[in-house]
Amino acid sequence: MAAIVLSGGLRLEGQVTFLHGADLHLGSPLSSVGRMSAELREKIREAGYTAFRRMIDAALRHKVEFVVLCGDIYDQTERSARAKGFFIEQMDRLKHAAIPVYLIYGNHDPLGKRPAYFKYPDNVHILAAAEVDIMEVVGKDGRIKARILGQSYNQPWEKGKMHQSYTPPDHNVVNIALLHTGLNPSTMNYVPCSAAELKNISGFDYWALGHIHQRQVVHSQYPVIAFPGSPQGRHMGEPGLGGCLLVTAQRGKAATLQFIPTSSIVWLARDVPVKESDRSEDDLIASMIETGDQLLAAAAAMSGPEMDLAPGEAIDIEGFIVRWKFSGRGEIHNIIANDDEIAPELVERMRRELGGGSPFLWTEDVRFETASPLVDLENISAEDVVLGTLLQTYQEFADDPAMREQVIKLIGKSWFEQHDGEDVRDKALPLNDATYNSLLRRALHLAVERILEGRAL
Ligand SMILES: [Mn+2]
Repeated sequence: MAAIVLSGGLRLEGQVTFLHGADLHLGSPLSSVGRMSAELREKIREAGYTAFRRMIDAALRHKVEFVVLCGDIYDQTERSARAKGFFIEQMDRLKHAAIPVYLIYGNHDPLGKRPAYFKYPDNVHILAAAEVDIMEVVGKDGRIKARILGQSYNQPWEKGKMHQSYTPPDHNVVNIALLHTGLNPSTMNYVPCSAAELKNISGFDYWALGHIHQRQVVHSQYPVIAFPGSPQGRHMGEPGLGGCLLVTAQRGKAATLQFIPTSSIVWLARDVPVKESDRSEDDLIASMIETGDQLLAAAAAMSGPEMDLAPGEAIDIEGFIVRWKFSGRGEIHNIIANDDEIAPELVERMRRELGGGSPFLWTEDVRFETASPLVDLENISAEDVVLGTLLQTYQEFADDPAMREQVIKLIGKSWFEQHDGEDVRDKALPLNDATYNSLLRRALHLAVERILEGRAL
């Protein structure tokens, strides 16, 4: 077999280059965020499809040898008509380039007992749900280039350790495992397992995972284990630039990963510190616009430093959807705390200011976590018995797990246990350290503020 020159360099004998994607959730729209123009609404509606089309464009551009998709191709078991049609269309494009696709279904699109309602082009290979399926990628010369092992979900949960049955028949070729898992040994619903368990299964050169919607290289040495994340975030719980991975794997060697960005819309949370000089909502708007302008200028640097872009790839963002949070101490806190209409007013004004540009910046929400300038915790005098005791109590709530348990019980149903990244509920508080600590801090600020106000009277 002759070596093929890629745009990024030489493809060596025995190496395979493929595209790894997961969690497309086709058919699931992005969350709606207020009254948008028809043009913006259209961009939002198309974003999930745009991202997948970009993924297939990249597969063709890089002339990959095959594509693997690791579950949650569709958002729902009852695949939407448009999602099905669109998926088949994209698969056809790969078929014309003689690129095969290997896929497993996940918890959102389990195979179940239903018959296949529709025919895929014959370059699409679905790994079975009944047991671990093994497929060989055969080159034009009839030689096996790689072997794919994996198992689809049969129902919306898989409590078994299916990966324990992943047994490659030999290691004469590159072996790739496809697995849809929460990668959490204590969460039972999505193939409970740990990275260490996967590493210890011998004979695999790459673990192609799906289920967690944020890109994550779980193990960067041999054997590399990675989640590509979703190609397009659908709400504030899926922030940042989504995409898929261009993987170059070789038998017995750590695979190299490069990132292919595909999101056209990016969800972001931005923290804006209030200034001592802030006196009105105009000052807050000015801070938001300044931060927003910086964000729009830096759009091209969005992929994060942790992974290189694949050669020739560029970031192409049509817009950002931003949740703002004001924090810190300042005079403005007293205005914010007494005016319920300030947040919706800021939202409306920001939408008017930056919502129509290209790229656009659409404000999802404005939240406040500010404190009065009175609250200067660092400089509480040692002689101040009341505030000293309050701080000590705060520390106990922060440090003592038993106290924490008490608080969680008290707040009861407002909390929920977040089992994995798929589980995002905007109206409830995820039970994690960040939420707990933030609530605790706000309670402390409020208490200190009231005490100091009382003293000033
Ligand atoms: Mn998913």
